[in-house]
Amino acid sequence: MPEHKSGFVALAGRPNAGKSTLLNALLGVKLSIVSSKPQTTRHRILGILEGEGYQACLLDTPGLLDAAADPLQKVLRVESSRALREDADLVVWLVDATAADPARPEAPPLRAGTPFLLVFNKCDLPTAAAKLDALAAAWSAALSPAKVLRVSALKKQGVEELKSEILARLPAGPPFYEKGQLSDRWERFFAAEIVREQVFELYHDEIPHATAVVVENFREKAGAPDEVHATLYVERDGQKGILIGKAGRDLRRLTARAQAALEGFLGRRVALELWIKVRKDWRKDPRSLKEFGYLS
Ligand SMILES: Nc1nc2c(ncn2[C@@H]2O[C@H](COP(=O)(O)OP(=O)(O)OP(=O)(O)O)[C@@H](O)[C@H]2O)c(=O)[nH]1
Ligand SMILES: [Mg+2]
Repeated sequence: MPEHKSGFVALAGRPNAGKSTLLNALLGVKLSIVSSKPQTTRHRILGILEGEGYQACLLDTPGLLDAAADPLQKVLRVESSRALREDADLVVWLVDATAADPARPEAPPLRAGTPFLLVFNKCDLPTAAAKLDALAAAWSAALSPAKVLRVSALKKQGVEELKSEILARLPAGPPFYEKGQLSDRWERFFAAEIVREQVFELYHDEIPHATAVVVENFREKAGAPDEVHATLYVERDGQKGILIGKAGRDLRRLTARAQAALEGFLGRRVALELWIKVRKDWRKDPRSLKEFGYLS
């Protein structure tokens, strides 16, 4: 019998490169939240891709920034860097081909010796297609990746080929997690993320980045929808007013959308209630960061 293969594969790159979209495309399941705004992902999110004889532990990571503007961003950088430097047997260095400059190749911040795949994303867009050959040639020469690939995570183009390249590079070893497990987090975590995704979808400017979601209560009920209560923390009174909207209209819309998304994820009915609280400047406060699950 061939040896079992297993390993950790970090998906890393700039904010908005499409890492979470790619994680979901590789898994064939919507596990990690996605938005058109940068800095959506705030945790290292494990998605387990497995089959006969292999288990690839894929890690979605917060987008890498050059400098951290506040303690939350600092925590996110540490989170990404740990995934890349400590956990990864292999790194997928994902680059938004529409935003990348052939003249400025960016190296992944890896531990020396970790192999990486250089993967250009958003290749479905014409602005990417126009410069892909030049990009691939210049970045490949400068960075010496194990392989260069072109994908569209959104349209699921090139994703099967990427999957084969990942599996071909997994080290031999026993599974790290019980077979059949998809992640190491619970429904409560994904419920909070699904609410946060809708905040990214429905609100603008600083609101999504100033919002943290904590699920206070998650109760399964026989013969009735699950009861899910979550608190949204914002940094100022004005932000609370914006989330709620005129006569509560915006909060009702947020609740309805998040409830529908959560029902889709869980495959069962949910009664969602959202509260909004102000925690002044929580992104700068280590105690709040800890309480909201960003710091261990
Ligand atoms: N056209 C196109 N858009 C894409 C593709 N992949 C991702 N996107 C879009 O790019 C945006 C960012 O996607 P995400 O998956 O949230 O990006 P991310 O790298 O996880 O972002 P952070 O979590 O903020 O670091 C979303 O609007 C996606 O729909 C792609 O292949 N083609
Ligand atoms: Mg993300």
